[in-house]
Formats: sequence, structure tokens, C-alpha cells
Amino acid sequence: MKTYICGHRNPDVDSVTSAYALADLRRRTGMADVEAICAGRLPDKARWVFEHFGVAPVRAKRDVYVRVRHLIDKNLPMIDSSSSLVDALRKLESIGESSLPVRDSEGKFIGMLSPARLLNLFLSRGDLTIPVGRAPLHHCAQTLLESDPVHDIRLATLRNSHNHFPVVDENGVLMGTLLKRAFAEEPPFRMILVDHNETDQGIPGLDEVPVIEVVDHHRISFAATKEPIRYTADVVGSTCTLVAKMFRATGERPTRETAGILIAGIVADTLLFQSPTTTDDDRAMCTWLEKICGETAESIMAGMSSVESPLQSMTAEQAIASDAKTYHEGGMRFVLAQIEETNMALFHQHMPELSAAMETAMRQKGLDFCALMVTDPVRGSSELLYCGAEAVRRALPYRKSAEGTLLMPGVLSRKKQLLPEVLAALA
Ligand SMILES: [Mn+2]
Repeated sequence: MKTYICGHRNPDVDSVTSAYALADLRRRTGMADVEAICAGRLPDKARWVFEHFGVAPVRAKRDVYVRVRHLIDKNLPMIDSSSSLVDALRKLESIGESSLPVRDSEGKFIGMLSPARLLNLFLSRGDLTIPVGRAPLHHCAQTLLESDPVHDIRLATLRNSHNHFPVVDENGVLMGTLLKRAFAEEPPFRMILVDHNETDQGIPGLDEVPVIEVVDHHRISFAATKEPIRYTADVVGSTCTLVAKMFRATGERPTRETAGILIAGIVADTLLFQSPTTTDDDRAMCTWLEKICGETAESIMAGMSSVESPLQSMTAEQAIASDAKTYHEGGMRFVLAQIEETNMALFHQHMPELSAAMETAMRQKGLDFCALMVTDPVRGSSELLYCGAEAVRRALPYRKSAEGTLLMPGVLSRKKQLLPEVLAALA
């Protein structure tokens, strides 16, 4: 069965690189069909890392919804309209099915062949040598589109009196048959989560698929599981640090490329060990990985930093959505977004569009407030652009700048520094 390894939505470098490296480790330790994916757009800095080390980047995937095409019964044949009716009926009989879909010479679905419908023909003509295409076919009430999410069609299909449903693509080309009993089967893939554990922060569709493993360094808000799962969590600066420790614990030595990709995650999340989330484990793993990789943490950080500033390459909407986390706390719904930007003057120039985009996002998502934390990793401080609930803003311990932002000297971590202040302001 296929296993996807995926970080959080609005992925950052750590969530993409840790997924890549863990897929590498899981493949070596015997997992056959495993693929690292990225929940949405691959961050530019992560793209640089994969290009720099000459490996294919993880695939961006919008969701992991189980779709109709995943449930097609691969053992059931399709009948060509040109084949003889008697042959087709023998086929039905031999596989023990009561109906099968028929396609024309272009592969398009034209109806279901079902012996019950043929009784009249047989009684009146007694001749079954005609082609299937000239026999009365049954036009069942429900044809399914291969791209439909299963949750959208499940109820209607279960209520339908038929058992066999033809599946077509958007051009009407027949893809196969879905049997009602497929809904009772296990989902066709499963998930390993890295760098997050809250379903709300995961790739859409996550709640429909079993999670077999979590590797994470965030607060735990994971649902109760039916079966034991592998759960690796620790208070470290980066998920890549945990993956590096797992390589060591299993006696596997990462390749030069995987070592470099792990370093990228560690330095991106710890801002080259300046962030207060940094631990000795992050430094120790990085030192080990540098020896294998042959490149220093500083040079990999410098390479990633050379990627254009987000405010230059993105629209205001993209900038606030690129790393945004939604929270529900203290009866309020809010978004804390973060970008890294070394050019604060550029940020101040873009404030009007950013504020407008935040106001729009608040209306669309029904938020009480929204804040964009612009972090300068070089100077080691941040500024906050805030929209919405005035009382919360007033309760935050940050001084207003001349430009109207909130100054956060020495603040680098949304999780460890900003979020606790926001939660305190809500209390
Ligand atoms: Mn992380």
C-alpha cells in the first residue's frame, strides 16, 4: 500500500526536507511504496535546496482525498461494443458478475450489459450472436467521475439500488467499475506526518486516511488512534534533527545529498541556531551531517538566503498565505502568518497591500484577527503587522513603530515567542 510522507500546509523548508529524508530512511528500512509530498506550493528556498543537491524535489500535492479512481475494481473487465453478445454474457457468467460496463470504439461509456435486460431479446429472437452494441443496454442512474472525492458520492451511491457503477473521465471515456463494497475497504493509502500533528494544519483529506507515524516538534493535539502508531516527538529546533537522530539510531548513514537536505531543514527552522528554539541536539546533529555532506551549515543557509525576498517575488495574498497557521483559541479564530525578510524597508513599502490582503482574508475566513510576523533572520528580530480585534492588540506587549507595525526585538519564533503572548492576551 502506498504511504505518503507529508508536512504541514503552507509548507516551510523543514517540513519539506524532513519529509524527503524520512522517505529515504523508510525506504532503506523496508517500506516499499513510500513518497514524500508537499502540501501545496513548494517553497522557493526548498526548491533551491533540492536543485543544489541535484535531487528531484518532493512532489507538490493539493490534497489526499480518496477519489473514485482509487476504488475502481481492477479485476473487472470492460466490454467492447463490437464483441459478440454471447461472448460477453459468458464473460459475465465466468467472473460471477451481474453487470459490466460497455464502451464504444472510442472507449466511451455507452451503457451497462446486464442479462436481466436481455430476457426479452432472447425470448423474441432467441439469437445472441449480435454485437453487444446492438443489444438493449441498461443506462444506470449513476455514472461516477473518476476525479470525484469519494466522500461526495458515497451516500448517494450507497442509497442507489445498483451494485455496479461505471466510472468515466471528464471526456466520458470508461475507466472501469466501482462496486458498492469498495466503500467498506481500507483507504488505498496511508500517511506519515512530519513537522505537524494537528489535522487542521495538515494536507486536506488527511482526516480520511490512516496515519501510521508522526515525527514532530510541535505541541501535541493529535486525535486518539485506533491502533498503536509510531510517534517521535521532542523539544528540538527542527524536525530534521529528529530524522537525523533516527538515521543514527537505525545505523543508517545518510547520503551526501540527504545529509545536506537535513542540514537545510535544521538551519532554516533554527535560523542558523539563533532562534530560541535551538537545542544542543540541533547543533550536534548538524555537526554530524556536515561531515557527511562536506558543506557547512553557513554555506547552505547563505544559499537559501540568496533566493529572492518573498515580498519581491510574491503578491501580498501569496505572502500572507505562504506560511499561515490558523488557530482557534479563547473563543477566537485567528491566523498568525510569518515570512522572512531581510529588507524591512521593502516590507514597510508593501504594508498597504499586505493590510488589504489581510482584511480580505479575515472576511473570507471569518477571523477575529490576523497578524503577519515579518522576521529578519540576519538582525534576529521581527515586526508584526496586525489587523482585527483591537483588545487583543492592546494586550500584546509590543511597542508600536513609526510605521504602525509592532516591534518585536529579539523575537524569531512564532510558536515559542509570539503564540504564548497572543494566548496570554486572549486570557
Ligand atoms: Mn519545523
